[in-house]
Amino acid sequence: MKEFRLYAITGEQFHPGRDMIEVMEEAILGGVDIIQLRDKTSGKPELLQKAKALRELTRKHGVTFIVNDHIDVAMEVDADGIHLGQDDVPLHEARRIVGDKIIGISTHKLEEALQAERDGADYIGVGPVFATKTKVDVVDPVGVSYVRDVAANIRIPFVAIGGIKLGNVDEVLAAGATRICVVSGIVGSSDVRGTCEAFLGKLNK
Ligand code: 3NM
Repeated sequence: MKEFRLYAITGEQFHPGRDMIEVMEEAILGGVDIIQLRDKTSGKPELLQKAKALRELTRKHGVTFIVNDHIDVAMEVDADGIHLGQDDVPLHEARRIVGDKIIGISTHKLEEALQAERDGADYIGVGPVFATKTKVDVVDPVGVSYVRDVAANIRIPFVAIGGIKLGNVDEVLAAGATRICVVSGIVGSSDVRGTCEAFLGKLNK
């Protein structure tokens, strides 16, 4: 997959009254490399409509587009990849369906990270580093020590995720992360573009 540093996930609950596409375009203008559609509440037709709109937007800007969970939606809109949790379809099954599209896997301990790497994941999520209200079924924060463990033991790209804000990202980078993934810290910001630029300033240091 293309090199990336800043990965933004949609979270419409964090910008009530603002259009999702407009918010994600601001994030793109701020420099994000990847956008993921993550939507646990919409029905299929609505999800598909959002995926189509994001596909169009990301294609226009040359940004990678990933769909969370819904492999069928990802295939239908020709997303660049999918992101799966530990309880979703097994990676080898997903691989059969998506071919050479990107597959990302959420991991919460080293054992899961090593397994995902062996199974052929293109990248893994590493978290939640800090406490987050974004993911409801989330495990307890794993802390920066998990980031350190992954940095020392995993060769595929990994993104640190969970509760990352401008105020604590330095700790995550100090632990060895070179890529971060953010929901509320980006889309819930009053200055989405400026926040992305500030994250990138730190990532590029
Ligand atoms: N996955 P925020 S934590 C979607 O640890 C997600 O796998 C996580 O949202 C994981 O940046 C998380 O608002 C939520 O804390 C991240």
